[in-house]
Amino acid sequence: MKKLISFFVFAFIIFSSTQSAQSAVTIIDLQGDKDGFGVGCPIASGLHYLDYGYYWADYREPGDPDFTDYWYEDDKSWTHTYDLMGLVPVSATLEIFVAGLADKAEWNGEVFVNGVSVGTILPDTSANDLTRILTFNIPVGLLINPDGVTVDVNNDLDGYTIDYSQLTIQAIPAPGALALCGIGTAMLGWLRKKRTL
Ligand SMILES: [Ca+2]
Ligand SMILES: [Ca+2]
Ligand SMILES: [Ca+2]
Repeated sequence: MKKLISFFVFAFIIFSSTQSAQSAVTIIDLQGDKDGFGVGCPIASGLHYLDYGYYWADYREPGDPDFTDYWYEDDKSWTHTYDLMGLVPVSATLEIFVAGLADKAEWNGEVFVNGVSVGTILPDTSANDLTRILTFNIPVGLLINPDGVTVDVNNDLDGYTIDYSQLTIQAIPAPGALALCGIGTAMLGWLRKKRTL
């Protein structure tokens, strides 16, 4: 009985330390490349996409998805895929680097993930080609892998461009897996300890 109690105390200590040491894992899916729309515009808000030049030039490279590095004026949709590796997502964010989007007072935009709105793009009238980093919190209940993202521009003449879209997920092991891991580790440690006695 004493041995059994000591095992469970040991298991509890190991389980607690396993839980406290367990930090979230970051899972990232990047669609497009971070090359400043193909023209080298730094990844920051408030800069101009082009000081001068030809907006409609095709800055896409081989391998670029067709929603990036090109000047569009219609809705765009793309897909994020990822491997949760059996982990449980606890938070997620979507970051999209855009230029020239929603730049007139009467224009706006909206971003949907799997058909659910995750945020409105408010108008910014300062310049047609001003860059903006759009960040949205994604409720983990919306994650279904593959996830469909749609940028809805509420004006067909609102020219804009997208550099990249990045989905970042924080995930942790399932509680059951943690418990099993803790008990398994405890059992191994207890058996080793018993052998050395
Ligand atoms: Ca590119
Ligand atoms: Ca525009
Ligand atoms: Ca790009």
